[in-house]
Amino acid sequence: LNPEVDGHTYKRQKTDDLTSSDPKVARRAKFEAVFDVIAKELLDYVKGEGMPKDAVEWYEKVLYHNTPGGKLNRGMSVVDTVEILKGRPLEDEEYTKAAILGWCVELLQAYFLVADDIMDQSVTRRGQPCWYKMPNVGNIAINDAFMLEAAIYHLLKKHFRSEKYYVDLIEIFLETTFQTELGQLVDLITAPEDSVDLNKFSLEKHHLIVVYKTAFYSFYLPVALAMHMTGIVDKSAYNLALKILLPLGEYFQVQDDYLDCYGKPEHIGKIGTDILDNKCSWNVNTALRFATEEQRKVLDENYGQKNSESEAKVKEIFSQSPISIPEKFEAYEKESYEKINGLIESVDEEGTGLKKEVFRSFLAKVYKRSK
Ligand code: DMA
Ligand code: MG
Ligand code: MG
Ligand code: MG
Repeated sequence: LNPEVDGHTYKRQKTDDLTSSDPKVARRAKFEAVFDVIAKELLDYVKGEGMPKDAVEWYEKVLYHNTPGGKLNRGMSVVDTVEILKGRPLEDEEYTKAAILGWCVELLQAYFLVADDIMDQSVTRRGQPCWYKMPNVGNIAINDAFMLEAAIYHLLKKHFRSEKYYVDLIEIFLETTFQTELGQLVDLITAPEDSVDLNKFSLEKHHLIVVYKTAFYSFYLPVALAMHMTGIVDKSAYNLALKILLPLGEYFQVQDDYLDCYGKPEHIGKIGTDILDNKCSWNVNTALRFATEEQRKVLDENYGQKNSESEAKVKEIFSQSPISIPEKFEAYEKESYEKINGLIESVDEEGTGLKKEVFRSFLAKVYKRSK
């Protein structure tokens, strides 16, 4: 991958990673190699439009700073799912197409994250400054986010226009984007900066937020794309996939909320802002459910206050009995794992053309994650 975008923005995967004896490393390197191809296509297009050199270089930085460098779970799940559904290793051309769809999911994620970090006033992401915090970027990041999104439709047209499922791809990207933006809207208006009112929070509200802001695009979208690619057309198969992947996505976002407070920045690559930002997170909703009157008072006075003393007081309450968020989280994690496994076991493989392994492999990627 491009080693020297801004001298620091992306750690190069060594080319010998492609032949690594660790299959996980080789698999990731193979997927990452496709990013260089699509980045070049996008940059060639921009050059072809006669854009000045500095604009081309800017877009290159935007692409490389924001798209690779994450866990790549979403993108690689498209490839994994196509392979599982086909029941055999992919031929080169099939692999590349599946990987391009995977990178389109990662571009969608990049678009959301650039905007999310501005809206959440975050500081770091994937162990680097958030894009809008980079020198000379600032509000230009807003347009950069739009250009990450635009890349998706450019690539879909270039690579899938002649497929009979082309319109399905466009529709699902557009619909998923709308769902995610609705989730972000509810997330943001449930967390006003100037009026903290913990009575507005509830686990039901949290459920709605996380399904919309995270589960559709992170879990349903990658699998649904692979289903379109492998020729699954039956609506009931997509509904079944939703039935499993939305709970899986909810579990993933609860982990994200938990890690916002309890994860190590070195592991999660970001510094949590949920308490400062007055977010309707799983932690605070769980705390509200178990808090004593005195603990509730401390939460009312300190949650969502933009200073680190208040944040520390809230963290202290989160860890105190009978709230004990880490314990409650451990129980939640076990319960969700069992529930999702139960859903997976009930999949009718014959009737739908789906395979349990699609869901098992996705669950295995996120179960007990620390990053
Ligand atoms: C993530 O919500 C949702 C989207 C659509 C990016 P978040 O703000 O909790 O994410 P993060 O913790 O990564 O900033
Ligand atoms: Mg955020
Ligand atoms: Mg957010
Ligand atoms: Mg978060």
